[in-house]
Amino acid sequence: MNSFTPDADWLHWHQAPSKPRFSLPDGAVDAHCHVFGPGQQFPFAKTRKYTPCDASKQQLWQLRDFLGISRNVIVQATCHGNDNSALVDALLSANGMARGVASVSVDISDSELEALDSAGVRGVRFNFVRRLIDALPFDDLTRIAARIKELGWHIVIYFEAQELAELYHFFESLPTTIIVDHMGRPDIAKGVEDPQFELFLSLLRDNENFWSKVSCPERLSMTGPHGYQDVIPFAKKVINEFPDRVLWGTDWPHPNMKSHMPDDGKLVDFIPKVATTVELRRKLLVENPMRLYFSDEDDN
Ligand code: 0GY
Repeated sequence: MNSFTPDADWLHWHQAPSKPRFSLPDGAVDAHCHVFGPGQQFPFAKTRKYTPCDASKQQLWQLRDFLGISRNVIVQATCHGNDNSALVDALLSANGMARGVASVSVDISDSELEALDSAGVRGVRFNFVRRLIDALPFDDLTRIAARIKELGWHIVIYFEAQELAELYHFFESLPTTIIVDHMGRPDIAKGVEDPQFELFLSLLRDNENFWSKVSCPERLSMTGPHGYQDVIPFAKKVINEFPDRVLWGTDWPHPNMKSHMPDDGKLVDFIPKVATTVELRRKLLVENPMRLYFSDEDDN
């Protein structure tokens, strides 16, 4: 039996989130969330850089129903390495209401990729955040990209703002739709005119296959949970300029948060501050994620 002890400074996800004041539109999609374990059933990877507390699929579905979300996109978390079993198990029990983004190695077989596809995986994540993972060489990523393109999948990229200049040309060489996690993790203290954030905006301006998640105010904010005010101009700018290429997600269970654990209800209440019209919210929460993840729903 595997037994895991979370890291000493691990913050448990919120046990009693508030009911959001903002009513999500019908069919809203949480396009960035994770499942962790449970560790006894789905052991965390030997290569992991953190050990979380469990966050099961049932607990994710409970949060979904409580917040008024309809569908989920579950992103493989680095603590599970390339073993996508917990993700697949969640997808297979979701009655078609969840899709997944997996982590894979370059030597994954065609039949393994096909099994992930059948379970509802629609993308892979390339992660460049050093505290989370040792990134694969560009050659391997290029080979993975060519293979998953054949399945009609996309690539989710996770990096921090200071890394973008170095990665920019590699990103532009990728052949699929690309989703940038958390607005490329801007340094909020530098303000919305900061050249690093401008570079991220250029990536989206110059490449129509690039999208952004406008998730994680709790991770980016310096001013903290009383409204995450300092993140608003960043998210607003991205949503207003690229309304057809943005996604929103809770990021539950909020891995590696150190300053505080967000109240998920308040994260829903953040949405109308940054997506300021009914039309923008419909695109962000329903139309865009449905187009990207669930357009094959009728075939299932
Ligand atoms: C996120 C952010 C983080 C972690 C992971 O896969 C992961 O371990 O994504 C982080 O620590 O910034 O998107 O959940």
